[in-house]
Amino acid sequence: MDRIHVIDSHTGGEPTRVVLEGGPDLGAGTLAQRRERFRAVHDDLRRAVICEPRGSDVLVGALLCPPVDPACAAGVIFFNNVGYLGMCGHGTIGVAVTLGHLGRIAAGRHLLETPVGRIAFDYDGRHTVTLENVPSYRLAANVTVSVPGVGNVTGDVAWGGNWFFLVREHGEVLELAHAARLVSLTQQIKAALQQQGITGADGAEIDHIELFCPPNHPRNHSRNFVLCPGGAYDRSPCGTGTSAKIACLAADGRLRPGERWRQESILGSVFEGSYRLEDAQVIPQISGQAYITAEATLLIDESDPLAWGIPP
Ligand code: PYC
Repeated sequence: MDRIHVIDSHTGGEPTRVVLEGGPDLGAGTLAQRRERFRAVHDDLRRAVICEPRGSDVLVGALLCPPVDPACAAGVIFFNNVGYLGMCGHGTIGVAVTLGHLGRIAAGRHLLETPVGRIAFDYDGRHTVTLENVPSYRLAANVTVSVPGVGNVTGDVAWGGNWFFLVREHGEVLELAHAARLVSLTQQIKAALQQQGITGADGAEIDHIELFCPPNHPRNHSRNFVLCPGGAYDRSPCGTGTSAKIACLAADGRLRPGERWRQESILGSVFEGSYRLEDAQVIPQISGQAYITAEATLLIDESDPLAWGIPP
């Protein structure tokens, strides 16, 4: 019987499962190299942790690894029901609160090593984390994709640690009651982008689709719905998606450095964002809250035909 010790949390409604012990031995190397080893040799473990019957399509996993840089509190590789993420904003907030819960970090500033770079974060010692994301940018503005059965959809292609297609004009109601319809529409947009060869930099797949509308709460600036790579929608406002949005606002001259942007999710949970400029690059800061929901040991019984998860 394999045993995997995990801690679960949620950030604005979006769950994170941190793997503390019992994960794969990925050896030495950069986090990007170790992520490739995880993908190539231990992908069954990703499925066992995240997919049903132990997990769900909504869950994001975070494997804690020894960092290369000793200045970092931990290294982390994020993964989901279909593969691996470059960065994950809600997951970083979940990891930080989990490290605090374990007594591994105190309130203050810390660093986390990820496959796409080092992330600095401030932890308040309780639930609130402000992370400084990787440099974010808009690759292309007002890109039109023809979506079969829907028509032309226009959006921006932007990087916030993952690749996003950000759509403002869609005629949809961004409410939880319409979630199934929104998932279907955004999946069609994602498929059309792929078919029409619209990608991120270096041909990277655009695997997150983000729809926007005015906020429900007047204190906020915008409401969003975000389709994640494995077909689930983000319950939180999406840290990397909010970063991509901030990069677009900055490119349009609609948000100045240091100015606040309150992004509301489909649930109404909020991330507060802003940015600073460094060498003309947009460095987003995203603030949110996470809460611990479980400490558990996952058991993998080799004789179980579904020991390694049900693929989505
Ligand atoms: O918060 O960056 C994020 C994220 C990505 C996928 C799910 N959440």
